[in-house]
Amino acid sequence: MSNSADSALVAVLMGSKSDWETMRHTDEMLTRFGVPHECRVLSAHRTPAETAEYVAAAESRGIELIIAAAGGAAHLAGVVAAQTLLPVLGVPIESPSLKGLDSLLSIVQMPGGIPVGTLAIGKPGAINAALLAVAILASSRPELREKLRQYRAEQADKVLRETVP
Ligand code: RP5
Repeated sequence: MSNSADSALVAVLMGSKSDWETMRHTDEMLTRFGVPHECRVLSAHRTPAETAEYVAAAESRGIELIIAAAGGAAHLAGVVAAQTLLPVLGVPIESPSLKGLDSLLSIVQMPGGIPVGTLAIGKPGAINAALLAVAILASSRPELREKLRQYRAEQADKVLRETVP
């Protein structure tokens, strides 16, 4: 099971259901690597108490890493990072008004002391958040490291087989 709340190693949080179109790429990549994970909508602004409650329980539930995505005044990743010792990766959602630059700056400009590993805006960031989570988990899981090596090799093969007119 890749998306099992009971055994999840990675929590994929997003500020709104509207973020799913982007974050489904994180879900799909974690599933591809067979990483148990759970996806939840939790908002730093709309559900602050529930977000704090979730984060407080995460480590004792076996979660090892949290991915948090949000758009606009994107505080979710920082708020989560402030309340846990688990590594937190932030994905800036491409917002309609400022194309995600607002989200990026909100997530990346953390004050020194509370880090959020910030990925690219939108789909590339969502994919890379999963791949970075895999790389972090793989440091103590040889089978995951081997899957990551194979993924990179397949990606390189695909590029080398490309032809252009
Ligand atoms: C943020 O506000 C969410 O992460 C989302 O990207 C953005 C807009 O949310 P909705 O108004 O679409 O629910 O909290």
